[in-house]
Amino acid sequence: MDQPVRLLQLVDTQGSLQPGVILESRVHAIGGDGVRSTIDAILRSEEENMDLAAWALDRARDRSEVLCNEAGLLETGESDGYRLVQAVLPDEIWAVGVSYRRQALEHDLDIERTGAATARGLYERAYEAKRPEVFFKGTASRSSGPFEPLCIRDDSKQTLPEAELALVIGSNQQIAGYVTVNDMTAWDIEKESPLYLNQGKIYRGSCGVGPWLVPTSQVRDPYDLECRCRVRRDGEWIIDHVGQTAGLLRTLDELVYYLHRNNVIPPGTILCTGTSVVIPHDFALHDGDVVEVEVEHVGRLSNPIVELVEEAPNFERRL
Ligand code: DO4
Ligand code: MG
Repeated sequence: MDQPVRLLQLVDTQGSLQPGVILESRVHAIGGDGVRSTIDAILRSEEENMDLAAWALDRARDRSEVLCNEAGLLETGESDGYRLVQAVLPDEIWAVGVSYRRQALEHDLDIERTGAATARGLYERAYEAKRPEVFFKGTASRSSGPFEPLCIRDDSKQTLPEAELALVIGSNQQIAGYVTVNDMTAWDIEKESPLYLNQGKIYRGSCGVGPWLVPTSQVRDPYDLECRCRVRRDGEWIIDHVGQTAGLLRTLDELVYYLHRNNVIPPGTILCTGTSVVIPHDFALHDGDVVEVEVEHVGRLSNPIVELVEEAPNFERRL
């Protein structure tokens, strides 16, 4: 498939959000008339019973307003006075874990190797189970868009990136589109105990959200995409690994079903589908690294890594 239709969000010099679509290397406005964001665009296209890509292109032609050139947006995140922000600013971000066998095996091996306290075989059991692992990952305020910092907790010594295909869900459990995400993980905290999963996964700057929202109609086969994760340190690419969504155990519909099961999920929610890219478990991100995650046809996201610093008080146990 040629270049897919890509929806995005820019911030102008007054700080207001402008949804747009790329058409012939230029960003065209699709906002106005109650549409203030890409989530509004999803909802409006659903109301009008239209495919999101067709709706955005129609809207761009009707409005006929060019916001900026595409050139520069991917390199620096800026173009003609506009700044590129994450493609979707959701109320909630959720994630699915161990949806690829390689990641499950690698996690269990590392637990054996390092003698971590977590139950043995935990990840493989979750991979094999009927119920997928679905966990809360964060909110827009804990996520970062292109070129914004992603963070290492100040109490983690081993944080790893995870390059993932993510779904953007509309109002009726339909998958409206795809976005690339980086599900940052404080692996040392996660493996200390399953009870610490939230702390290993949810913190400031723990989720990178890609530059483009690609409507579902624009991706021929979501189970045939290459995912890539690279890390640059001191000017050199020191990590470069790929995975394939072909290895996804469950269907996307099953993941969406479990997310919604007995739950209240707001439209525009992002669901990360798990990492197919296995980063060596003796690696750790450092302050100053640059991480690039990419999902074929869906987009590339680049972020600098920043270590958070906080004054930690010395609490004494009461008992
Ligand atoms: O089980 C913990 C989370 C695993 C995960 O995030 C992934 O497999 O992508
Ligand atoms: Mg993950």
